[in-house]
Amino acid sequence: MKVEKQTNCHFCGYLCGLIATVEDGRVVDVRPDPTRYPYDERIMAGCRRWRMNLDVLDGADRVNYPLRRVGERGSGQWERVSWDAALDDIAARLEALRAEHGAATLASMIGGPHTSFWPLHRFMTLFGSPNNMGIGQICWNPRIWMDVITFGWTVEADIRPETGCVFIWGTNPAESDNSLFWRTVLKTGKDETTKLVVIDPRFTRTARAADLWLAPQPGTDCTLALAFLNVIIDEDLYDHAFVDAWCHGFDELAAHVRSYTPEHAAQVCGVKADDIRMAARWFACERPSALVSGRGIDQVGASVAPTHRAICCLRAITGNVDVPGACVLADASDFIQEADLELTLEHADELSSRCLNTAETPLQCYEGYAQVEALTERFGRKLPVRYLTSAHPDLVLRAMETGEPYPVRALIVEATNPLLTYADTHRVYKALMGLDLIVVLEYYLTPTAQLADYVLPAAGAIERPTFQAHGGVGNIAYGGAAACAPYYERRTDYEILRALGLRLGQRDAWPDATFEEAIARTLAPAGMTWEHYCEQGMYFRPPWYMKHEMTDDAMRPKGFATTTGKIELASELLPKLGGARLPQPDEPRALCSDAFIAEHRSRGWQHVKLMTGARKQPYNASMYLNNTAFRAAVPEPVLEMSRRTAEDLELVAGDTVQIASDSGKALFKVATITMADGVVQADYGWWHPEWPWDDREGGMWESNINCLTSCALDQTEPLIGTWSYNAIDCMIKKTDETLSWEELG
Ligand SMILES: Nc1nc2c(c(=O)[nH]1)N[C@H]1C(S)=C(S)[C@@H](COP(=O)(O)OP(=O)(O)OC[C@H]3O[C@@H](n4cnc5c(=O)[nH]c(N)nc54)[C@H](O)[C@@H]3O)O[C@H]1N2
Ligand SMILES: Nc1nc2c(c(=O)[nH]1)N[C@H]1C(S)=C(S)[C@@H](COP(=O)(O)OP(=O)(O)OC[C@H]3O[C@@H](n4cnc5c(=O)[nH]c(N)nc54)[C@H](O)[C@@H]3O)O[C@H]1N2
Ligand code: SF4
Ligand SMILES: [Mo]
Repeated sequence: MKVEKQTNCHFCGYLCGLIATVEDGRVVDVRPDPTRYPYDERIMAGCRRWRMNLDVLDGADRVNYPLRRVGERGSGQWERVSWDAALDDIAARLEALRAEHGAATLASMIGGPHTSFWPLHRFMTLFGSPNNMGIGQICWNPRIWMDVITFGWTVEADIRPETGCVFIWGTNPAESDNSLFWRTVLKTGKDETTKLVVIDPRFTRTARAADLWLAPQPGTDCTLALAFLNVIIDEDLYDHAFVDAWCHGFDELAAHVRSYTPEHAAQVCGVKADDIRMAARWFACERPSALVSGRGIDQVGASVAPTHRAICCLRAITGNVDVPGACVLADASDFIQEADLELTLEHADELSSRCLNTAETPLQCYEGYAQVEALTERFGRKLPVRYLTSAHPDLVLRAMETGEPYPVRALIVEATNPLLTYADTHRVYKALMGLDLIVVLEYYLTPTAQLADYVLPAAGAIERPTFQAHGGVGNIAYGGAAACAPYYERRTDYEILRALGLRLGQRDAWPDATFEEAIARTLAPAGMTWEHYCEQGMYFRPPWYMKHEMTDDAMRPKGFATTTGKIELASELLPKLGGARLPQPDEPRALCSDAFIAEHRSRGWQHVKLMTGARKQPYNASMYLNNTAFRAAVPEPVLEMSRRTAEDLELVAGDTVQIASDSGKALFKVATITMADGVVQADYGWWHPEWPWDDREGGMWESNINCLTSCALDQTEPLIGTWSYNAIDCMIKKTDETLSWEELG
């Protein structure tokens, strides 16, 4: 019998609504659901990925049963085992390792927003280990930290018809989002009355929609932002009433930015001074003005914090804070906050003392979290804990390599492929090869899964319920029900981690047998039932604006959840943690040492600036390279550069080049595009899912840009520990080698 079921695509964080046709428990068709968030028929016409749901649901290369390694680690030999056998053995080995080395000997790794990570974080907390790693320092986090320190909470752009100016800064939603937000940006571009400014070294499809494209050299955005502030203050375009009432430290900021003239920034950034003036005037005068930033700002190592701080100041002095059409400070959620789902705060003291970050990254640690929480809690807001206190991979890898300060011997990897996506692949590979226990929760036998002791089959999109709580910092969640029960012996990530938790004495902490029940419990305080949530596809309450002006019981305005109760242009908190009161640009980081550069130059290599990982449809990081239609459409990894840069390097489009840093090397095809000169951009995530593992380890060493990158602490931002995937460097040389991607024809 055929039935129709509402479910959700989960190939990106949008969770678009789908209707699945289900016959005898098997999904035979999916189509967009026009009744649910974030439906817009152009989205699902633009995004090619939802159509893959059936391929992924029953793909030939899916892991369907628990697998146990039988050969040497990394030998690619597996046997099928029962869930009980797998979980009993994993639990016993974790128990033994904990007894020998302490609970912190277990580390975990996560990736992009593929699943709900709070169950893993709850498991880690109750096991007693603080050492979770993941996207923390490089994706989303830096902005959250700086927003909260400046405004008392995070701000989200609020683009509406009345918005007069939009800055899209270091993000390319045309490729990375392809959803509601991108459609909004496109509309803004077409709207004569809204000025769209795109700030990106590459002339992206987003840039094509803009009224003004600024192409700064990578890593110079802080100087650019300070120059915007300089223009706005110098030309008296700031919002005097708002600054007087609600900003702290304006005079200091004004003095600070005086030397950051557009002419100075033009020199540093490679952008015309007049364009800087024009953009600044638009942002200040065409209010309300909205701003969205992305990876181009987040992944630039040392400059990440000051750049975000300067952007916060830009919003503040132009009065573009918590007003419709500019941005909105999220409300605390009515449903249970991620921090409370993790259960981490109750154990923060024990975790803190063992966490492999404290002292090295004074903001990104439990102490830093506590200082910020002390401010936000009076507004009922709590940041998710585990992302913002995540351990630093440099320190965790070192603990794996050397046993210092204590041995890290076990690892749980959930929904990430660190051999392709974490920095310094050679180092990650070596560290993982030396561990006693690796458990990977996956859909596929990725290169990372191939190094595991156990690969546990995760139930994926449409065979599990979904609940995405917007980064854990808003009063909005979306998702819905599964279309079918998991195929084969797959289980939801929640159920896997719970089952492991139950074996390790965590019974009281996991009252809900299924993820569905756990979501229902999460929603209960908001007064929404599971059924209603599935029907709506979301929980949402329209935000209030101007919350700082609302009065409390004593009729005082609420203000902002900062030390001074105002927006801190000059930060009172950051100096306590060793940071600066005012945003100061830092130098980009280098992957190539002087000796490496000199030695390679002597052999005809040249030194260039490097960006990596620009998002491209239809892939997602290292995923979907197993889709033959996608591979036919986008067959090989490219290194992008301007025509002029190619000429300077004596290259033409289609050449094969080798690029290298002290950490390693990779091969790419040259592609010429319109972009800033003197910079190259390398794709990321490339391997050969179709190759047997024993054939060159799935091709993971050939065009893997993370063979060149590094998370070394001395190269990172000092408060958060952000390392660089952009604004770095490499050596480059043409080669006669053939890329294996070409061999496929
Ligand atoms: N198709 C696809 N979509 C994805 C993903 C994917 O892998 N594939 N990944 C998802 C994830 S995990 C994330 S975090 C988001 C990221 O989403 P985005 O932040 O939108 O990432 P990109 O599309 O790479 O856009 C970043 C832009 O920053 C520019 N840039 C690089 N360095 C600098 C710099 O120093 N200054 C400035 N101003 N710009 C710079 C790059 O040229 C690039 O165009 O995308 C998500 N969506
Ligand atoms: N050089 C460079 N490196 C980067 C970046 C860059 O721009 N440049 N970007 C960084 C950023 S922002 C991010 S977020 C990361 C992304 O890094 P990752 O998240 O590691 O990237 P993916 O390749 O998407 O890996 C996701 C893996 O999870 C599996 N998976 C998908 N859904 C589920 C699920 O529901 N459950 C389980 N258990 N498994 C699932 C997939 O099969 C896939 O193998 O990469 C980072 N690394
Ligand atoms: S935008 Fe994301 S969730 Fe929506 S259909 Fe595309 S991949 Fe799926
Ligand atoms: Mo990300």
